[in-house]
Amino acid sequence: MASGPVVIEVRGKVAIVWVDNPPVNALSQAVRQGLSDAVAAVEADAKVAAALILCRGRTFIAGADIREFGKGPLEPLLTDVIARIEASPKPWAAAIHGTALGGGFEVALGCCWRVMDSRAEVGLPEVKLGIIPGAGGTQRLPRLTGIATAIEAVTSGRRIGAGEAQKLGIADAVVDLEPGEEFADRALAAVEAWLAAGTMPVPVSARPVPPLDAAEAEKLIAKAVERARGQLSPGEAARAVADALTLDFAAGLAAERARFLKLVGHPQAKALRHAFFGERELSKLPMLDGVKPRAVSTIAVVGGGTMGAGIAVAAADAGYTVTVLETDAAAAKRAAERIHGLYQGYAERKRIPADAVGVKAAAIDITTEIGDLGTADLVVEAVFEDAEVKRDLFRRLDKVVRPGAVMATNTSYLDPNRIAAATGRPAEMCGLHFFAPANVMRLVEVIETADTAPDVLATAFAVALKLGKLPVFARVCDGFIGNRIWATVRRHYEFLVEDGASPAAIDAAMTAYGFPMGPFAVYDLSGLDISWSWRKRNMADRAPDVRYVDIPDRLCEMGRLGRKTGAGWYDYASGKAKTDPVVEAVIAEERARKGVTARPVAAETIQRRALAVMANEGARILEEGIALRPLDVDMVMIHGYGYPAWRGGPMFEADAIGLPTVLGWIEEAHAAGGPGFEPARLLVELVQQGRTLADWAQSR
Ligand code: T1G
Repeated sequence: MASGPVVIEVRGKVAIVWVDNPPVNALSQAVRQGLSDAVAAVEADAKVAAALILCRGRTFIAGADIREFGKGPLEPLLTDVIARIEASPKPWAAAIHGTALGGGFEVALGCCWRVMDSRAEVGLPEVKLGIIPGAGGTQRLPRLTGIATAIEAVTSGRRIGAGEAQKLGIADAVVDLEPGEEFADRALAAVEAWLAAGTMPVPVSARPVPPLDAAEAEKLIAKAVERARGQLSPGEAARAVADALTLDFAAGLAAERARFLKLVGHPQAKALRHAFFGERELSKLPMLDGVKPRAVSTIAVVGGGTMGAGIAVAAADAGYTVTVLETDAAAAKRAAERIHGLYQGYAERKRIPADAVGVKAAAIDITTEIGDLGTADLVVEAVFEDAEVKRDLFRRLDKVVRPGAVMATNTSYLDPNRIAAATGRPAEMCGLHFFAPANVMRLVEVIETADTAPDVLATAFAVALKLGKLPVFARVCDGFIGNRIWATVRRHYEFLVEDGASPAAIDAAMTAYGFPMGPFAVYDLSGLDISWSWRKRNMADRAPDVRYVDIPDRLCEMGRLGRKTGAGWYDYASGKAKTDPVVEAVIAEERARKGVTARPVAAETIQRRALAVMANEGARILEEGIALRPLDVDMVMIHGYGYPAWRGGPMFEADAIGLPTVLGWIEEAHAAGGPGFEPARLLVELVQQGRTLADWAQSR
């Protein structure tokens, strides 16, 4: 076989089966066919005693080709290919570099031996796509690791590093490459040694399953179901693994297939595929096409508070030279402590060795001299959220920052156009809206101001990608994409409270919907004062007919600013969120003052109003050109606000439910909320035309 994505190269007694299907060696039909043909070729070649799968490019096989999903099964099926590899009289080995994921890992599990590069990882991440392993992963893995570990691996979808894989019995050998060494050579040597030893291991599928008490397995399944908050795949994956306790391999494989088929066409799997590809579409923008980003190697962060410290750590981790500017020595000391604390957290979670904390923290330079920022290629401002403070800072930065450097503000609610206008070079400015904690949260809104130059925007995207973030394009409006939707739906939640729902009932409804936290718990966590000061700033502009709930203002006036003050919508005296009679009394007083008779609100009503309000505000954001595509809105809500990924985000979900239905819900929300909650023109038009948001995005 000389062409196609699978090519055989015979070296001595070993046939190296090269897989070359860029970018990630996904198991397309051609790859499956190539592997299947390779089994026959190896068997037919009398000089060859064993086969070794190696992959070209950056990774071992990263799994099934997700783009083939939903197109119906194309022969040969992966399960059959793996069965052929496992049943071959000549032993097969897998040489894993990069990541062996999903079907890629399953291919490796069908081999006699697995040799891993010490930096490589394996995993069965199918649950993240709303499915379960579909080519024997749930049946072979427990035969190596035991049921409990296999359930943990398939329900989390996490990647297992080479060292751990070896301990778990997944990897038979791990090689640490010396500079100049080829992985292929080392892997080949390992196979030759195994051949020389003359013993062939029992195929994984023929090994016994380490026993586990049925009740214990049930507990693990129940835990997976609970953690999944409505997502089906983790529970199904756990059940599939547990099947191995009662079914033989063939029956277990059939049961796995049945569960796989049930999920692959399910709306949850479609939504998660949308989320997977959506993440990867974010930076594919027409305005970035062919635009070269400016070179960035040094990043200055202004302000070493929670946000600034997080940004600094994220930048240093990505390999940038980082300087943090603080106002005085005391603030600089606090910033240094914060940065140290973040690395300490890494060490506690075993992300870095404990003795690396000091070195990493010290690598971030902290200064109180603005002149030290003169050499920075990118300056990110993360100071107190006050327009005058920021404008004054940028006026000063303008004098010291070198020409050609990019400057960004991390404001969440202020107008970046006005901030940029404080400098003599607004074209070099953009917004970089990080989410806290900035070293953990992947979402970053990249804000194009009225003047941002194309290569400044491209630079912001390039840096964000290098930080491992998910950059989402947005233009300027109050709150950009995420906070604008959040502020709008939060107001609606407040209406529901005034109308009769308790904050706890709303939180329960939304966690049942799949959010990790309810909105009032989030409100308490981020602090009630941010939106309070916004409301005070905008008080004068408020129209008299706009529905206004005074409850949060009253809580703020009582000093209940959320968790940080020990109380907000809930009381935290016990360390846990508790419903507080004081809040109940405030709510009751406000209802009485407005003559509202409290009526209980059903969980479904809360959920559909929330979806409708989010989708409606998202549609406005689209029609105003603040966000470019529905997927940008979806990714912001999933990655910044806990919107369940298995629902695909509010725009995807609105399409899935049907826009006419959602429009009806928006009208209901409008009736309750009044001005500000009118149906978005875009949605009304799409319903009239019988089109979806996805159709609209395609036609632009
Ligand atoms: N199928 C098709 N395309 C894929 C793909 C896949 N499995 N994985 C990645 N791509 C595309 C991706 O869209 C992007 O395209 C490009 O490759 C580079 O990806 C039977 C049912 C391997 C860790 O879930 O986790 O096996 O945007 O930007 O950061 O049980 O890709 O350039 O056009 O992410 O270096 C299970 C998914 C499948 C792995 C590499 N496997 N992929 O990360 O690059 S289900 C997965 C990843 C399955 C079996 C079943 C990552 C990566 P474009 P990238 P990266």
